[in-house]
Amino acid sequence: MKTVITFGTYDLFHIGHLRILARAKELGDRLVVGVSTDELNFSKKGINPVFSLAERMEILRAIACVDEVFPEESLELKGEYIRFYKADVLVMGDDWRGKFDCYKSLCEVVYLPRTEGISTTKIKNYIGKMTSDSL
Ligand code: C2G
Repeated sequence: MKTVITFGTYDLFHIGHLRILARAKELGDRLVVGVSTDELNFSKKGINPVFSLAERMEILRAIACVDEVFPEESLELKGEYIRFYKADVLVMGDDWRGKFDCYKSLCEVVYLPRTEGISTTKIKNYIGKMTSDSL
């Protein structure tokens, strides 16, 4: 049984999120996903996610390739999470390339290419623009 672990906020869940999860699952048998808490997200990005942690976790649990979901409380706890879930592979999008190489002593670390042209920020900007155009 090969376990893959990955982390993210997954706010306004979109096709880029789905594709990286599907590709992560292909690297093993069990996919465990750490979802940034609202507090962690605020400390990383200075804004709260649109959807709460409970909602984001509920969406992830319903994704067919996801086997287990847990709250990611801190970026610094990755080593603990890798050990706790006995992860063999850590997968991150290549926007994080190099940032988690320190975990190579615990498991394999793989950075997968992001899906081009889509992001939570783009969706927010697009909806914001459509809304202001129609005012
Ligand atoms: N992603 C992707 N393609 C996109 C957008 C996102 O492949 N177009 C990937 C990211 O690279 C990441 C995952 O989807 O691996 C989740 O993205 P975010 O929700 O933006 O995650 P982030 O806020 O970067 O949180 O501990 C690390 C963090 O919790 C990562």
